[in-house]
Amino acid sequence: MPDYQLYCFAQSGNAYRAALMLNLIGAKWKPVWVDFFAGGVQRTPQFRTDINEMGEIPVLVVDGKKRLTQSSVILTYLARQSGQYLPKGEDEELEALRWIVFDNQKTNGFLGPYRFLKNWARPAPDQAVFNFLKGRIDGNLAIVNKRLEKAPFLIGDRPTIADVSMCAYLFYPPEEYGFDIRKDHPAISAFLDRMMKLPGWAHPYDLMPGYPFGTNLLNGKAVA
Ligand SMILES: N[C@@H](CCC(=O)N[C@@H](CS)C(=O)NCC(=O)O)C(=O)O
Repeated sequence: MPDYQLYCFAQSGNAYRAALMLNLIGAKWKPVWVDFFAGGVQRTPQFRTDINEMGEIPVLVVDGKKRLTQSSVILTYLARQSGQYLPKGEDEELEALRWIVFDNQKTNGFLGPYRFLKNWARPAPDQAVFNFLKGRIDGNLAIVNKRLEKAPFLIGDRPTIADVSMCAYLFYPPEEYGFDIRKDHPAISAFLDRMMKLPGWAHPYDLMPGYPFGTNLLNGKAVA
């Protein structure tokens, strides 16, 4: 397997998708810490020229050469490379893609900004913004919950990249949201327990540098 570097930071559920996948497939990888909050590194012209023109994390570097961005693309690439968590055949591929798009836009696509606004945006936004996002979050998590009442994983009996993608923001602590995803959505909670049993699973704060907040630490050690 090639050597992988992942540009990431601990608070990013978008990056967690890629970090989790790398761990689940047993890849050799190193995190590169992005100073997202204080430094705003992802918004600098240099980052956009040299690392990712879209100004986003995660970025996966393969063997120091190939660069991939968008967690959905990274997951697809790693599944194809490793043969693991790979949807098989056209029907499964399309079904996985359907859930990944729904997740990116509607599930974690709302959870990520909600958590960012609640914990780090200053000045804090108007309550109406939270009300709007929370309404969307509740409705969309209910759709995922209903799906997971029918099967252990999103597209059936075995985990695929659709499930890895869905984990993005779901393991962060309830205090960071002010609501408890697991309590409100029992089938999602059971799904998260199943994901935690997969060999290589780890919590975002144990996998990516930047926790505690304001540091570049990973499990107590500084990461450049
Ligand atoms: N759809 C993208 C989303 C990536 C994304 O939004 N990443 C955030 C960090 S969690 C980011 O880099 N935002 C840029 C910014 O806020 O300047 C993916 O799944 O990779």
